[in-house]
Amino acid sequence: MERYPHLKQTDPEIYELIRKQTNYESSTLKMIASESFVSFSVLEACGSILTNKYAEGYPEARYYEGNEFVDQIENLAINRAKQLFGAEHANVQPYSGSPANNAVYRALLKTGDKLMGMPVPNGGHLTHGWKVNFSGTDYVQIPYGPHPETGKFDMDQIRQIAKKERPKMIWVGATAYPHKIEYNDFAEIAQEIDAYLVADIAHINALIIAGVHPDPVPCCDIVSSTSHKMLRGPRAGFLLSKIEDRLQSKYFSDHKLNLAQRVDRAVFPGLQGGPHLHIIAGMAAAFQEALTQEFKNYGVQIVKNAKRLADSLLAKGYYLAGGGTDTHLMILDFRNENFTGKDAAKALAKSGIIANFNMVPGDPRSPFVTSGVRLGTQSLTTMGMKETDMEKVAGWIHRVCQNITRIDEESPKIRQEIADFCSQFQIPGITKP
Ligand code: DSN
Repeated sequence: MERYPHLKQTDPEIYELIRKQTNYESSTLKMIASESFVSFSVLEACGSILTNKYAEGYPEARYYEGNEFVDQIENLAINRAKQLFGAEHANVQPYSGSPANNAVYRALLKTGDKLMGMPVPNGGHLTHGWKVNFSGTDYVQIPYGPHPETGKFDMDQIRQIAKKERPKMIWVGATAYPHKIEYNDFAEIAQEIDAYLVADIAHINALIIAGVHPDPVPCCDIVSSTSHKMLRGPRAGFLLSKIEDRLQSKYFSDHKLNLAQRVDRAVFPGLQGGPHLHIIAGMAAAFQEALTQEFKNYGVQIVKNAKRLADSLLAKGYYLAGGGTDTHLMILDFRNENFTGKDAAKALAKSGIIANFNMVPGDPRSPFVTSGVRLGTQSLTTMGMKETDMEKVAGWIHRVCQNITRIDEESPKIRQEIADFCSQFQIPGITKP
């Protein structure tokens, strides 16, 4: 059956560009660590008539009429999120990860309060207090990061910073940290200084669901996530929280609302208007897929693939920030090369390997060029690739880096080999029924 027949007829320009992007994504290696492929079911829910509806408020407490069925949809999304993560409370309305994180600030802090978070060059997210983001201009970031030598968190050093600065909140989570995060260690520190602990698990939620990474839900006050990335849902965010606020008497003694209510209030009406119901339906569909054993197997395989890719690259003489990976991602470290991370990312893309340039810890180059390239295995795992396929991928990455000065000559050959290779796999939402 032809895809998008109506669009093809009414808007051939957009139709053609979507078709080209689809072909591009199915004939290249999608290695951006924050992307994935969603199923046809998720696409159908997101493309449904729910996009037409306004439903400001929450289920059974809306400011608009006509919400009998959308209330049931949002409740399904909420309940599946709670079941998936074992959470006391879930809010599925944030439009994406940054609005979700913005709501965390509104629920927990006052303007000018101190928070501990990782700066972007250390592997943190913009919304963890980075200076050019609202979280860095309206609040005060106390920075921390992986130890420059080991590339791993040094909990003694982090405790020392926390005790000296006494932030009101600690963010734990990253966009470019290749190791497991021990949330309990952070929780001990947060308790010692009466700080809220908030985990941002957008990058690694499937690894937590699969049980290959520690679970932040029992020991964190709030857990923030996106539903895209490795969770393979729509472009959106969600928040999990405790119901009661363990620090209420210290920071919110005159407040009538508990933590869950403050989170909900922060999202709506604090920051957002009408929820995107088509996206919430897509999120519910993705959560249902994530509740299966197949999804857990996928989470396990992501890490196996990443480890094999990392080992293959190390064996070829490459450096990886932090020495390797126990997540879905790794960062090739080109500090010793006479090309930049950006040069490498462009050469890789030309050859059919799509990644992004990324700072490495202690990067001497500017964020506009960097010395690193971040690679993730979740999309390749979604296509069905296994460890031996990762060895082939490492081989292509090596060929690109070796031929970087004559990439225009070499890339068409590699691009074709990769397209032939990709055609052997089924891709959810594209070719897989
Ligand atoms: N932009 C995302 C990433 O690539 O990691 C974070 O939100």
